[in-house]
Amino acid sequence: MTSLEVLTRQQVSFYRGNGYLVLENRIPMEIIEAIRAEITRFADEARGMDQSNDRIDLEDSHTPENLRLRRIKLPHTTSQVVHDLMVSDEILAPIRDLIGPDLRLHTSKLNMKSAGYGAAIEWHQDFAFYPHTNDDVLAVGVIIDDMVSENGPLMVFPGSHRGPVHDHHANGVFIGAMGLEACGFDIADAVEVTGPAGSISVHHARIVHGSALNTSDHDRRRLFYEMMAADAFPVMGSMTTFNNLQDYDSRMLCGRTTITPRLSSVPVRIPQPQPERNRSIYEIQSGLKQRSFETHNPGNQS
Ligand SMILES: O=C(O)CCC(=O)C(=O)O
Repeated sequence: MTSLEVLTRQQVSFYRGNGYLVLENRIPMEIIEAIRAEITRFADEARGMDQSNDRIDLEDSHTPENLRLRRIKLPHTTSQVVHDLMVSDEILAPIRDLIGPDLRLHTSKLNMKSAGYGAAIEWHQDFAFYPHTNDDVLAVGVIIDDMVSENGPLMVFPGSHRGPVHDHHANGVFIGAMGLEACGFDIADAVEVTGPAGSISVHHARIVHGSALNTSDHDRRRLFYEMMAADAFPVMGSMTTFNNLQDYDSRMLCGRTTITPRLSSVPVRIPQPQPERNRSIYEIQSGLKQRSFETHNPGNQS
């Protein structure tokens, strides 16, 4: 039996059975404070912007006078503290315990979900966006603000990572969201993934998950590092983007790369054709006709 760096056997087995895990108070608060300061810096950059760009995604209700940040894209490329945390043992040690020593980054993002209006994310599976040759693929979420029932926490269907990859298409186009009832789920079975600031969550790329609008008066910011075993290679049509093998290998987080993908018997659907507007999950999911979550806070007139 291989030895574990930080997780207990129970935690590994919980993740395998349920498809998610929470590690409370894993990140020192001074790092969380430093990330909060970086968010203020990004917000300053967004002031005066009238549309989203490659680094900053704005809420639909944003105006240059009324700053509304929805997501900071690829923050590990523009923030040293976000980069340093990504390659630290705080993040990587538990993931090595779950999917092995060789890890590659897929992407990073900071979802803002601000108090009063932070956008919902409809039910989906990450694997529907980026199918790979095996499913040792997951997302680590760093909780920047206490995540509670009231501020739109991540919700998951435990065990759904062992089921099919569901239909995320409408009218023949990929829309990055699934009809919950049509796929046989009852929202009453969803579990909220909550925890104090400084905790991390891990969710499997095949788990069905989503999160509601934040109608509370508390921000719910969360940094995601999405990563995979280095021998999981994207299947043709995956939304994973890279220029060549050198570029792909530059995303190694630890361990060794390979040119021998591991092929597992995993369900796969190709996220093609893509919708015209596909710069973020929010744009892609706008093709969903019947939403599970409110898109605006009825109590918020602005
Ligand atoms: O921020 C969340 O609660 C969900 C994030 C998510 O599923 C995504 O960004 O793909």
